[in-house]
Amino acid sequence: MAAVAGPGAAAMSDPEGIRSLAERCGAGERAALARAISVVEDRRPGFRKLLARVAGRGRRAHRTGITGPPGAGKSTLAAALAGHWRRDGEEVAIVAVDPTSPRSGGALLGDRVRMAPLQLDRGVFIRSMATRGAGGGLAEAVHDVIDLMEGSGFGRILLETVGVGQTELGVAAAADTVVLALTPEAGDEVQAMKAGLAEVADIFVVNKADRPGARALARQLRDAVGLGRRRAGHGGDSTAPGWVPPVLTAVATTDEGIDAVADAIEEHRRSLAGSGALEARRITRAEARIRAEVRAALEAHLGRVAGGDGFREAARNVAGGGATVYEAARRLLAGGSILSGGEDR
Ligand SMILES: Nc1nc2c(ncn2[C@@H]2O[C@H](COP(=O)(O)OP(=O)(O)OP(=O)(O)O)[C@@H](O)[C@H]2O)c(=O)[nH]1
Ligand SMILES: [Mg+2]
Repeated sequence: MAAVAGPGAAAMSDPEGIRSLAERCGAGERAALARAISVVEDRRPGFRKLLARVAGRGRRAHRTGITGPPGAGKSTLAAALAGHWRRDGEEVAIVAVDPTSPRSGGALLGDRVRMAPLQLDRGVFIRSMATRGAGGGLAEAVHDVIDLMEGSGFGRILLETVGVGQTELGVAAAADTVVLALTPEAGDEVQAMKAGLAEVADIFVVNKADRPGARALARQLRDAVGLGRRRAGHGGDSTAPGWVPPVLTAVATTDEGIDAVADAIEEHRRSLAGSGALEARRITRAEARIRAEVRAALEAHLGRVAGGDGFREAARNVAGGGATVYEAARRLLAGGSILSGGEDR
């Protein structure tokens, strides 16, 4: 566990502190949610209890992932979509994940400007996450943060992640609907990705359609989508059956085409829910997270029972004829409970 400085850190480890923080989140207190996210992000003591109290309460949120190459307009699109949903009276939480850039005071620098108008709106909550030193596991933390947002009453969650390669897929897996944002300059990338495209995205948005080449890219994408679907056959159990990823064009800076993007997201959501694929996605997601947590617990256990000189000492004993390899291994395995280490596992 990383050392935690700052006010409130000690209070967070006591159950009362966690309980009241959870209650305040549930009551829609934004400052409490911001604090809860920090507790979870930093894996501070009590974070699992906090999640147990906040996550899974209230109605389920729809999770939209926006991914795409750097500078494609993901943040601008996210802001435009948030604006759209706000006009419908929905509350929107945005989490921007950037595995590469350092952050400053909770917001990625550029997004301060991009999302400035939204910052004043109580119905919008924005959080940036970047790779931290301790803990690693950014993808796990992203899932947890989204759960907190959902448990705090947000019906719409937008997850922005950079990239179109393998790196971002772990985080994109946190979404129910994946929007892939590309720009007219992306022609070469599309050539390179081609058949894999249909599996990554549920909806394509050719953003910056005010620039030349947008229509040509959209055409190219529609071809690639068709090709990918023929190769992949008819999606897995977590794809809405019969869903053909639409290719839309937009100018996120002027809201042009944003209504159509929002409509497509809604249609995809309905299609997922209607076919049972939404539940399948949730189950797949939960299983991956449980496996990761169990694996982490096993590794931590191994570190406790056999950390330091544990293996060495057992080996000396075996070498000296004091035990067989099997007896030594069993002794190490039996040394304490797997559940004994984490304060609140
Ligand atoms: N011309 C034009 N510019 C756009 C459009 N959408 C976004 N931009 C601009 O493109 C730049 C990048 O936009 P962002 O929304 O920050 O892109 P991003 O994909 O979030 O970028 P990263 O998070 O850094 O990867 C900004 O200067 C935007 O104003 C558009 O539709 N047309
Ligand atoms: Mg961005």
